[in-house]
Amino acid sequence: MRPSPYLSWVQFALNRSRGERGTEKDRLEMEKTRDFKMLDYNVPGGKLNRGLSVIDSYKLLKEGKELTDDEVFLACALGWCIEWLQAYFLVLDDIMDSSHTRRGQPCWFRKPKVGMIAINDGIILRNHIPRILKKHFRGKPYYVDLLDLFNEVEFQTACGQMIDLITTLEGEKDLSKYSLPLHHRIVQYKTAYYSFYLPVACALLMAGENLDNHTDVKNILIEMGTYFQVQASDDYLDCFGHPDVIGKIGTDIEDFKCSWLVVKALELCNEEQKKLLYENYGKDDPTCVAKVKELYEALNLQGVFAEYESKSYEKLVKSIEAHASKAVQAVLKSFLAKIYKRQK
Ligand code: GPP
Ligand code: MG
Ligand code: MG
Ligand code: MG
Repeated sequence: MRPSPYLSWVQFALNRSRGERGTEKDRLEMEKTRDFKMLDYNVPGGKLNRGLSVIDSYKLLKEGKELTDDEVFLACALGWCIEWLQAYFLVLDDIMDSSHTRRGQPCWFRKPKVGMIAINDGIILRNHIPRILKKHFRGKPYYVDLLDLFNEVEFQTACGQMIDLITTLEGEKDLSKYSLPLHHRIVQYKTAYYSFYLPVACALLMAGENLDNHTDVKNILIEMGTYFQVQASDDYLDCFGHPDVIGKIGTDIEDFKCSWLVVKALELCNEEQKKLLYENYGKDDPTCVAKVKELYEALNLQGVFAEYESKSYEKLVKSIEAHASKAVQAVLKSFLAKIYKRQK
């Protein structure tokens, strides 16, 4: 993650495979293996927001008390588990979306000698998580809750992915099926649980909290996650973000995705523009994609988005400030600060 005091990627990977931090020789041996190369390609290259949020949230829940080395280590381990989970989702999502690049490099399945072996790599990435949890948390009173949390969140995300994928099939038949409530549901399940709720839930468990007492925190984080996905309108950056900055080439228009932009466009367009959208959306042809983007510009979706962004922000701040605990408020505000007006 970050340099000291956080646990570095290589230190952590070595610890995972050897049990101890290992010697320099162990490290060099490990770096030659295919397993390590696959992990090294897919796990550490993101912004690490999710992983770092576990540590930041835990610190805030401890209200300024100095963390012990052991606490820092455990929070890092949970942070890395979330990054592992994210890597597993992305390796498989990129196959399903026929994407080209991710984090500024070719998608893993596009690498020579990888191809569909990437599916098995995704499964291996996923299987590392309970192993890491077992290794470092087996004796903790919250071990079962952690396992349950990761399982539930994975299930919710896979459901989100399913709705995302089958909605696309419906949309191909009739674009007018796309609506804001449907978009909201897809985004809530495919992104918000694992990206927003999971890091904070991990920190709450480590701090000895019962998650059943924190459904309000969950609701705020899910709302935040939904806003975040709209912004990239992950959907928004997919279309208007620069590939050099976001590290991926957007494919939502080509893939016929139920993205916030197309839903808003359908809401705002006149009959002629609607016809243009029906004719050009979902085609893997740069001319058609350009026409859709021109329409988005003509409808001033960038402006509509800016307004949505500031409204969502105000609403989220209000819900956060209504929370009884100042420590929890601090956790939620620090999360919001990380994502507001993001460029990538
Ligand atoms: C990404 O959505 C979706 C996920 C990370 C969930 C994947 C779940 C699985 C069970 C595989 P996206 O396609 O909009 O993201 P991006 O634009 O980054 O490709
Ligand atoms: Mg994708
Ligand atoms: Mg996808
Ligand atoms: Mg996307």
